[in-house]
Amino acid sequence: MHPDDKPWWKRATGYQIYPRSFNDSNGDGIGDLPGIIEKLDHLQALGIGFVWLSPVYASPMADNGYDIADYDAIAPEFGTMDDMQRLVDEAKVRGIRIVMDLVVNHTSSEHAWFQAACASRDAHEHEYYYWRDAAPDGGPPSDRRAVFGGSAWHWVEAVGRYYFAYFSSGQPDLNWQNRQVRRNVFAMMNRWLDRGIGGFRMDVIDLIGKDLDNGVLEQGPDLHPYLQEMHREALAGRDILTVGESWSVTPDTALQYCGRERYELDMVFNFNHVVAGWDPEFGRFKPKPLDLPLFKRILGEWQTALAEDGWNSLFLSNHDLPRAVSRYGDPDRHRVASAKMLATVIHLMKGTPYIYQGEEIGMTNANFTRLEQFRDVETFGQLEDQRAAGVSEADFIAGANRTGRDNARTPMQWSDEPSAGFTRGTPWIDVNDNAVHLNVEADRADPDGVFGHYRRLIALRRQLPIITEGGYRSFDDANPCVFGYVRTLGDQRLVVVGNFTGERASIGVPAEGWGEGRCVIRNGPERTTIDSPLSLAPYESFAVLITGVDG
Ligand code: ISL
Ligand code: CA
Repeated sequence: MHPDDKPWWKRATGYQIYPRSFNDSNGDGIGDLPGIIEKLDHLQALGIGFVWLSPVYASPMADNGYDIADYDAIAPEFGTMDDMQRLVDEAKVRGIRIVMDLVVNHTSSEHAWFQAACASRDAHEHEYYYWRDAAPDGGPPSDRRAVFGGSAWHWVEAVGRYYFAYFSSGQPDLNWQNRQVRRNVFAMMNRWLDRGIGGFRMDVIDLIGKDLDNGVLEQGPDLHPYLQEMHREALAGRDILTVGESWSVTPDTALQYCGRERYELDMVFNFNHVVAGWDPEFGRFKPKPLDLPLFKRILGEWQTALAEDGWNSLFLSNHDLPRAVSRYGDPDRHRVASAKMLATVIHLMKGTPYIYQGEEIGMTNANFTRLEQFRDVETFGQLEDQRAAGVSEADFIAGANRTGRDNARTPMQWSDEPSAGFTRGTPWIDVNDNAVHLNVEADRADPDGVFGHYRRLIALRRQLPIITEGGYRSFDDANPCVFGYVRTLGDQRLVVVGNFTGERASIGVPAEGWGEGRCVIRNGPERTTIDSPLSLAPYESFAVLITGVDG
């Protein structure tokens, strides 16, 4: 251990739990908090330092909890406030902190504030949301579309106005310009932090400073003043982790969120590498094949931008994205090798890595065949839009199977028992057929399993300061098949290489080369020297630590 190692999240690896799909303790088909507690030993064995827990608050579940009806209550299907406290305490015993999801760009339409806001224009809560009069023709005030399809404006007869909801109609946006909104949110955050949680992951936080009348939603003029106010009122002086989700942040604006003199957030989730793989017109539902040089360049730009200040978060998947091995690897012919290669390349960069549940065993996309199998509100919103654009149902299903959000939400595959050991009942969403052979029990029993590889990477991050502190330099950037970079710290070099293809491929190594070293992780043959050109087996990856390098 490094006693002077502050903050703790620089050496820790995170693990995201999507509670609905993690583990069901009572047979109702829905994952829950007692179910998570049952599996804490699995997470401890993996070695993670904290959990990012997707929302468990009271909610009508229009968007699986990203629509919160009461920030101070737990959804009954997930458990009770006592279960939540038990989770925090039981995790702490195992050295794991619980980071809660904070969804404050919007509430649920069933939140008491919104109910009051809809009842009368005179209610002070009316001002907590964005209301506009109808256009002269009675239609919505603008043609702004919602993320989940349809207009972003919704009529409420009782007050004779439209409200703004950027996601679904059940997720009205909070008006952060209202001081009482901010006070209420900060007070709520303090209550949660006082219960001993490890911090917050902040949902679509780049939207809270919006200037609706000028059509500015992301990174609006008030965003950073509000984050600084939040820091003063709720975060300052606490030993916690804060990570903001931002679909608009780029390397140019990153330090505005997480620069050390800013007093805002510790780090952000950026999606530059994700969006680069989408169709410019049809977005996520029409992904492009991976452009490795572009992918490398984007990740490298982030490494460089936050080399001296700020901090990166490192991830390939979450509950909104396809499974990493399906998107970037080969889930059929090279599932295990490609899952390990992707982990190696991501986890040995500078930043805090996040593992999405199931990634640690290389879980794959869903492969649904019928529309009735899908559950996601975004998928059904897209379906309407795409039907209108003439896309066939078969094409739509193919697209949703590649990039839809349900891919990440099929139940966690624990064993080869019925429903993958996730539930004794009927799961709320179908289990992937491959659970009979792809499950935690089987993978952990295999000395060459994916889990063991992740466990080694997580341990290495705690052991080697070069991973947390070292510089970053990529090589052979134009190589379309292989990712290679070197981390540097004092007289040490950590050379990391990964083949992103199912064929043999080679990479050019800088002329000065490196001497002999020690292989610290690999999914192929033992390697101690890095000769040029370096030839790799399909999806081979490894890292070699070299010491005593001068210059
Ligand atoms: O991928 C997306 C853009 O096409 C969206 O689905 C994206 O997930 C969304 O813009 C931001 O996500 C976050 O906020 C949403 C919630 O549905 C997501 O699960 C959450 O991660 C609204 O709260
Ligand atoms: Ca349950």
